[in-house]
Amino acid sequence: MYGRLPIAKMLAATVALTATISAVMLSINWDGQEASTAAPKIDDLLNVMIVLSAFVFSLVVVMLFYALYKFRAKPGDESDGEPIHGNTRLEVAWTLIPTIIVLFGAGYSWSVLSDIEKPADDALTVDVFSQQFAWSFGYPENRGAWSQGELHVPLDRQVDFKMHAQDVIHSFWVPEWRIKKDNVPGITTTAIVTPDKSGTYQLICTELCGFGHASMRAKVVVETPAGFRKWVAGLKEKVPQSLVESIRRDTESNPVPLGAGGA
Ligand SMILES: [Cu+2]
Repeated sequence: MYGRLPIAKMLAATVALTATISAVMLSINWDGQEASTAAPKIDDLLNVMIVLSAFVFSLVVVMLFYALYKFRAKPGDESDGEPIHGNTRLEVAWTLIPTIIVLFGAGYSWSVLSDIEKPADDALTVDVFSQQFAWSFGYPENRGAWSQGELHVPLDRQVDFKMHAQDVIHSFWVPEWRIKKDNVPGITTTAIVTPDKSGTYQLICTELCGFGHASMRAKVVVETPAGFRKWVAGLKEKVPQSLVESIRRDTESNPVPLGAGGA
């Protein structure tokens, strides 16, 4: 036997390393300012996950370095290692602890997701059309008006973005909103956002979609409801027929609204 493990010391080292890593990681402002009602909730979730990940990483690193140091071969020692066959207590611990952490993460994420995707009665629907390498936007509640390369939405109102990819998979991401959603050819995907800070942001494609991917961006303007109405009323073009048809061709809507009986 190698004697008892210095559990208290290893735990102290794990806690110290977890605290150090967490302090560095949590001091970084990963996605800029928070500009939607979902943003603070997603940031809290991310921070909790960072601390939990730092804990798991620290635990593994501390045990690894302890084992490397304590059980290293002494100079001249050519003998085989001890034939060890498992350790029930250790195996129960390393199964139980990760299971608890993963279940907690799943439950917490589930509750945040159902909270930020709660449908509002006065939600505005905006169609998002993505193609190599440009974004355009349709406003079905406003005469089917069409805007290329520039998205405007009103402040403090839920927006249901319906995504329609025209060629390959693209991904809709406005960092300040914290929401990211894939646009998948053949199906309609939905992103629900309530912007709560007016300003100008950038919509970024985050799915490698070809040579022009890095430049596939659009301007996002969050403005007062009156400003939005004025802007959308001034749009001259209507959504082209080919794009309207692409919506009809989508075979599936994802996610299916709760209660709609979809599978
Ligand atoms: Cu892309």
